Amino acid sequence: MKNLNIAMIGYKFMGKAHSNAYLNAGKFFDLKANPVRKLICGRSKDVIPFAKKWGWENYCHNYIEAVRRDDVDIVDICTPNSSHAEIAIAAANAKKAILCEKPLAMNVAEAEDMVAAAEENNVPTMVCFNYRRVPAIALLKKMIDEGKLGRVYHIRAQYLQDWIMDPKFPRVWRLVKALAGSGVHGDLNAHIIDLARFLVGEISDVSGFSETFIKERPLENSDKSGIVDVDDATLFLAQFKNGAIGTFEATRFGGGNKNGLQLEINGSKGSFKFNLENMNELFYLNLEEKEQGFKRILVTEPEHPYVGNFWPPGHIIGYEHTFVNLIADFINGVAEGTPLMPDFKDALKTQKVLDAVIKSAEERCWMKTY
Ligand code: SOE
Repeated sequence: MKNLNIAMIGYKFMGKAHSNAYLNAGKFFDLKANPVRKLICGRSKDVIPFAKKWGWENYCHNYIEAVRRDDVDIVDICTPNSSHAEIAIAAANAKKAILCEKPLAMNVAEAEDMVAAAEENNVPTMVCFNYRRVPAIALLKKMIDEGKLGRVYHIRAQYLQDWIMDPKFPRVWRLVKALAGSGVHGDLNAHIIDLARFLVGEISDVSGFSETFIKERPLENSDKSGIVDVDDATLFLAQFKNGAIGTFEATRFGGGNKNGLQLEINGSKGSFKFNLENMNELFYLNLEEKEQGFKRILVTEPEHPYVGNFWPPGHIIGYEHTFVNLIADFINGVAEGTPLMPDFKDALKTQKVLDAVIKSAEERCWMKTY
């Protein structure tokens, strides 16, 4: 079996999730190539113990070295959003396959440059919208494709967290526009927009607004404070090209919700409900059945997507398995030259919705997304 040598740029939270996925994908999935943890890149010396702990063969401090090495086949971008474009374009020009963490870019202009570089160099790309590979979401997609929803009327999507409600929580990179592009909008609305596009269809028009509840925070490793120039909450309404309508809410002030990605979809034949905090369950209402009420599907059967690769029925899986599932699909797609979704071109459509909501909020009017 051939090797696919990976250079990963970034080694914090997503670096850990991706390293774990490279380590385990081959143990649970029939991979068509062997993912090799070749080179981990990080600006600080802390990358050295990370490389040792997670079994990366080498480390470096400059991504240009990583993307240019002949013994690197794949570049995996796990850095803050502000460096996604420069790294991806350098990797595409070096003819590397690319996996990039979400959101694709800081804005549509950067995302379009990334798509152009990938197409000019004909390199495979994928964006790590990992929740498409939650077994319950993959089953939901399958049931929608089988017509279980009928005509779609509504999607109600929320992504609620509460990790920055303490005013003393410092201004980390996700709260700095120059590094993140936006706050909770690009971080969490990105996920529910991607899922809405995946499950319901393309969004044509949006109307949104944002709020920053705490406008100044302590700076990290300093006794000074700084202005917060990103959103703490962004909500928007959406019209879909297929006539469905949607409400979207992303907040980091949803006290009590830790990672509460919640979906409800209503159609002419049925409804579905999902909550990431109970990620092994999917609730389904079949309007064509006499007995009313949502049925709880525990998504752990061997015939359900992905989950049969792990444990017997009822032995639930977790957040980290969504990355194992995604990396297995990514490695096999690169090895066999088969389509990878969502690729940069698909993720550009999500970026267009993100930017349209920001413009709508700024101008306090409805905006087209394309
Ligand atoms: C923080 O909001 C975060 O880590 C996001 O950046 C991830 O994309 C999400 O999956 C979990 O929460």
